[in-house]
Amino acid sequence: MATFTFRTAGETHGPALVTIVEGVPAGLPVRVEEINRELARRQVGYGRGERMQIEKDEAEILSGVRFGKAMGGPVALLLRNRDWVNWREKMAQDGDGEGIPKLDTARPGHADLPGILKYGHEDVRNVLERASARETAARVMAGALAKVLLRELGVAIVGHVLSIGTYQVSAAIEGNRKAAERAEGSPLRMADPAVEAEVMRWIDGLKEAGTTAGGVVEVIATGVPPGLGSYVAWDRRLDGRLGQALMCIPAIKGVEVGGGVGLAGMQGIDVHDEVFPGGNPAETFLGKFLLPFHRDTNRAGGLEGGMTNGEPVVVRAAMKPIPTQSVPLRTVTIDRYAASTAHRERSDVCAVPAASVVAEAMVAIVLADAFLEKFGGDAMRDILYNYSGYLQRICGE
Ligand code: EPS
Repeated sequence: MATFTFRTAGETHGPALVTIVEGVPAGLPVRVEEINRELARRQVGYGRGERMQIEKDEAEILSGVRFGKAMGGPVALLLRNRDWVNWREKMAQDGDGEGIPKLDTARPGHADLPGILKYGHEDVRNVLERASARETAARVMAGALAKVLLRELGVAIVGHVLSIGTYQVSAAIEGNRKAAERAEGSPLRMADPAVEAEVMRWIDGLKEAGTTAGGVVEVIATGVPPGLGSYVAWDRRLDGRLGQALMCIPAIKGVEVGGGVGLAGMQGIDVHDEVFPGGNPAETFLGKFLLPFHRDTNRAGGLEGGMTNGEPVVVRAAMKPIPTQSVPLRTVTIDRYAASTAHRERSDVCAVPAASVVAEAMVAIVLADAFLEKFGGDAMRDILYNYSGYLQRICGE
């Protein structure tokens, strides 16, 4: 059973999103401002649609926290949808829906068609309301708590955008946390301003043309010790757990760890990261412990045998272009499967920057879970004590 876990509830045009986070250790500092900062990072990005001008995501802490610290119980978080006032009738929880028009065409690429078949709905809205990527805001609230936990354990984590369409940031930025951090606050969360300017022009063109963009995001975590996850059972392998956490973000179609797919075409001699005696002072754990060995490359992305190996964890996720198009795609009606065109919903042209923040949150949640699994303790100080003891053993101090 997962140690640090969460569940979300809520529809995109319902009254609110809710997140319940379990496994938050007693004594973890929890401040609503930190959660709101993460929510704000997810909301911005060049190419987002009108909805983001309506919302200003702000969390409310409903339980589990007293005087700025977690008490050890579930932390419930609420995020109200400002747009709900415009949807009260269409999204009413009572009544029979009389007079409310039904959405009767399924948009290709969305959950619409398999969703109505699976749940037996006669209105596509019953699917899209929950399938909407709005739900990722609720994940980011859980991720904010995971990030605080990781920070207390000396881990720094950043999500940024490697490419949008065919435009890629300079290769020197890939896998480099310090370089990636320069993306913070930029219009597309890209750490390469020249490329970013070109992408912004391309996005303007796509908007004119009524279509959308995808891209690749990367998450880098440093200060992660060797030995999180395990090789002894399939479901304890951390690369598998990270893969699931990234793949389940809406619109993600591919995930890579380190050199990823590119490694398949190389010779083994050029792939594996050789190990040399002596620690790398740039890679410390809990800010002071140094491993007695180092590597000069990280093609493994910090994961060997389903475990972290002490190198930065580097994972990537590829997002397909958003399915909702202004130029409608061909599809069928959901009643008689007659030829039709997809209904036009308000949409973003590009949400890749937001996806990089969501990916960061999901990776933080998996790493927080793996930390608690290994150094478990109900209170922050027990976890820190257990973790320091382990570092003393493996770092030889
Ligand atoms: C989304 C459609 C748009 C996006 C939404 C995801 O919302 P709406 O239909 O209200 O215009 O803006 O993203 C968010 C609301 C968000 O917070 O990220 C979809 O269909 O997935």
